[in-house]
Amino acid sequence: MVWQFRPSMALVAALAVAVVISGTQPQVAAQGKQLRDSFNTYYYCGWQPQYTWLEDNGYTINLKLDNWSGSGFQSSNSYTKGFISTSIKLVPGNSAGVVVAYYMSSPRDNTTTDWDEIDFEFLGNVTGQPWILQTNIFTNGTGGREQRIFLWFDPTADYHTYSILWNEHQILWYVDSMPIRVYRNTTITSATYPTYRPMTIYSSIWNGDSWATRGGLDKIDWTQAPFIASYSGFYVDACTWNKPGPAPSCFYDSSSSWWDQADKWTMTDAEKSAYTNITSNYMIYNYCTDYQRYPVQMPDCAVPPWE
Ligand SMILES: *[C@@H]1O[C@H](CO)[C@@H](O)[C@H](O)[C@H]1NC(C)=O
Ligand SMILES: *[C@@H]1O[C@H](CO)[C@@H](O)[C@H](O)[C@H]1NC(C)=O
Ligand SMILES: *[C@@H]1O[C@H](CO)[C@@H](O)[C@H](O)[C@H]1NC(C)=O
Ligand SMILES: *[C@@H]1O[C@H](CO)[C@@H](O)[C@H](O)[C@H]1NC(C)=O
Ligand SMILES: *[C@@H]1O[C@H](CO)[C@@H](O)[C@H](O)[C@H]1NC(C)=O
Ligand SMILES: CC(=O)N[C@H]1CO[C@H](CO)[C@@H](O)[C@@H]1O
Repeated sequence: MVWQFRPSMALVAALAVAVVISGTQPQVAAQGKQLRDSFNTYYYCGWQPQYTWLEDNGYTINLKLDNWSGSGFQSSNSYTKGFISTSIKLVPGNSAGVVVAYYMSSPRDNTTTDWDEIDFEFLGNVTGQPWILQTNIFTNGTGGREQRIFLWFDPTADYHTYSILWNEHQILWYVDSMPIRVYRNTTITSATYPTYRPMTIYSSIWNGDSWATRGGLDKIDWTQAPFIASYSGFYVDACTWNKPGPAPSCFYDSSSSWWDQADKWTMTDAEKSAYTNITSNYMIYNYCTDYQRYPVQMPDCAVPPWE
């Protein structure tokens, strides 16, 4: 892939717009709830638990990467539709080649061709250079829908909240309650909209230095190890469904869940403004405008972010 955007200009633009955006921040998507449950409420460490440790009475967890391994956690339950959220403080200093992922995925092994997945992926950088936030969505095994943005803050200086809202009408990726991306269920996308497949939530830190930073040019500097990502404030309010087969009634019944009410079927006006500013000022890559990669756009590219 060819990244033609000039980062220094993006940063200047980012700083200029940050003030404007923070002044009109929409309300937290979860109806003002405190998104701050303990780690064990939803999660356990499924990958190298000895490389993870809790702090703050179980409300904070740290994940470590070194030259031997990365580490990760996953939800005990699987979910269809709902709202998931966590706050993350990324690896400070030289994090080139480090990838931190926070995502939902339906079950998969090396033979699965038809899974669904909704991703946040944070790509580290050398000291002083910006992390990239990449998002993607796989539906029925087809991904390749990457978008990349620079953040309007330093994601290593403090915790920021990353959330996904998923209902029958739209999927929104939020950064600090501002939507940075939307994938809508319309007549164009109804066949490529995640359906009943329950998804498990995962997060991990790993070595992505073959591709993550400047396309793989900047490798991990292992003298800086261990690399540590910290998480705080866990929250999940979603249809729990742990079996294969048809989804539970809450999937079809939109009357009982706040994240499935009419006011969540499309962005609010404040969300639309934030979305417009973010996608016009911080986006550095969009699969929908990569004509080298996709001479013919994927069909979902024709869907407007709202009607
Ligand atoms: C990994 O790092 C440790 C500590 O810096 C070092 O002793 C060891 O040789 C390294 N191992 C490899 C395979 O690079
Ligand atoms: C797929 O995974 C199975 C079980 O882990 C393994 O035995 C098999 O070799 C793998 N196949 C491929 C093509 O990687
Ligand atoms: C999903 O993918 C599977 C396997 O690739 C295929 O058999 C099925 O028809 C696809 N379903 C839809 C709705 O495209
Ligand atoms: C997508 O929208 C259609 C039409 O409103 C609806 O029938 C369908 O259930 C929706 N799909 C999902 C997966 O929610
Ligand atoms: C890292 O910094 C370089 C130089 O500013 C930039 O081109 C790149 O987009 C940044 N992020 C990543 C993950 O490569
Ligand atoms: C939500 C938000 O930040 N909106 C701003 C987006 O940018 C335009 C033009 O710069 C402003 O007028 C909006 O207030």
